[in-house]
Amino acid sequence: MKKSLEKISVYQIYVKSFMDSNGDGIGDIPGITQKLDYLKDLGVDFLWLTPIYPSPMNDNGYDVAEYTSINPLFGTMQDFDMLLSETKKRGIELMLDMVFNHTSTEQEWFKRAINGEKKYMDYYIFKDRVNGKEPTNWISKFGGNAWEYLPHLNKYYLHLFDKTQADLNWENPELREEIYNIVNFWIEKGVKGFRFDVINLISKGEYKNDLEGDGRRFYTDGPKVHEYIHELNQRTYGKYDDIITVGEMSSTSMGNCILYTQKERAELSMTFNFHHLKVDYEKGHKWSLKPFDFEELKRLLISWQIGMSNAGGYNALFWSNHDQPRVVSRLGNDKSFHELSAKMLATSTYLMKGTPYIYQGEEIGMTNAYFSSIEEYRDVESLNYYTILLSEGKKKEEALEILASKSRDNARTPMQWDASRNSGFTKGRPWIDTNANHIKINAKLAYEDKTSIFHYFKTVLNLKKHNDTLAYGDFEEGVSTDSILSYKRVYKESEVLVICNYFAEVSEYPLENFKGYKILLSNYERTSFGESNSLEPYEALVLSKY
Ligand SMILES: [Ca+2]
Repeated sequence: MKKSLEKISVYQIYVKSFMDSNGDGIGDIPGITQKLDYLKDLGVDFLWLTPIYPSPMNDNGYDVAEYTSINPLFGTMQDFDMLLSETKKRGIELMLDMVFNHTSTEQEWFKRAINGEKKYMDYYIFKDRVNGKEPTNWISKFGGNAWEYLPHLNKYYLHLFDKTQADLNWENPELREEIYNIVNFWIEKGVKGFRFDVINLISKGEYKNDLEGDGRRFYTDGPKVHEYIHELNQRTYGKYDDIITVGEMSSTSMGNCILYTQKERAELSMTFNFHHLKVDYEKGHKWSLKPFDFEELKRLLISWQIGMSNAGGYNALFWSNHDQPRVVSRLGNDKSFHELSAKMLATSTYLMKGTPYIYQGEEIGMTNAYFSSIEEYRDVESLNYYTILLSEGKKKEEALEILASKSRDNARTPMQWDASRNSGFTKGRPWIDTNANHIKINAKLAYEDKTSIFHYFKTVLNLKKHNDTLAYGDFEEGVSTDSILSYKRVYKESEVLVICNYFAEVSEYPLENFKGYKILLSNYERTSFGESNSLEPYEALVLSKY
């Protein structure tokens, strides 16, 4: 049955850290099946699984070696079929992660390509040496030149990511056909959602030296990207009206996101962009410590809401994923206002226009890991930057402090199910340490406490599902201040007002202007705001008027 995009929510599962069913310390597919009642109770409609396919795991499964099989680390195809049928029994659907900008160099096509088979060489981007050097000066997203030389072929292949991730040649119709077959394979199984990894990088444009940057301007939102995504849509999911799609967009623009998501263009349902998650980067540099820029955050959230919606585009709403630190530690306050700030952040973004994406553990307010030694880290990027920070002259303690705030491992510690050893995630030894605060922050406690963050998330998702103003209403900017973000949703005769204090101080706000409104939701469990003209620390207030 078709569900309206504006009323659903998606829950992201980082499979490796969600639930381990067999005690090997690694989360797996049967583990997810065990936890479906919890997810059903939370009220989410789709489960997005990070890649579950066979992979050398050089980039956490985003280096796919086989597109239509299951990684034995995570289970079998029978396990997957069981998960699929158990989700459907509960009215939940699966969203799979599709990685089509590149394949692992372990992929059969690539192996045949480097054997010199012409057909498969054309699936990838092989180029000759230019003036004795790499074909272009483009820099890989993981550092170093983006071309790898193969002496036996006397050619380079392009890898915008790791050198074990070779970029695919979307110019080749035969390659595109292979991709459609893969997507259709999963559709035939009953998968109803797809998340496309860095899909705005598939059209490379011209292979020229970039004299101003790292090359991204040639391949980001490239010349044929809309044509390719439209064709993908028409040949696969576009034939069905109950499949939803989201594109992960790297360094994209609003103009392109509008084109990706306008219904009549038949490309994607919605897009992820990351501009609002760079507001705590010092001059665009991630590995530094800087308090978040609230004015910039507000400006970005509001301009994307208004800009996308005025042009008929559609946003995915999110704070977190497996590549981002925990939002309650990052934009909230995980020390003195843990529950209040986690609830405020959920209110603030998920009641905007768009589809909420909740990252595992966010619904119980999981925090950053606060690892105190480098041995606890697993993420390659974090380990690399630790070395770089030391080589730049930072002391060990300083480098560890930066990692504790920025590392992707902050989001990858095991899901905190209960207060037992290893947080109920595994009976064995987890692949990465459990956060010590699982004794206080865990799903079991959150479930039992009716005032918990978990139950508040349920209310937020439920409001979105049943309140047409919050689902379909137009977005209008409210009266914001230097500590408060406010917006309105307006639908027919009704109006909902969302007011959120992003800071730990009481903040003045002219609540008297809203005397006729009733309280729809309050993280302070307010039942009236009387004569008060201020908001408490991290207060979120949702008011409605008919
Ligand atoms: Ca396992």
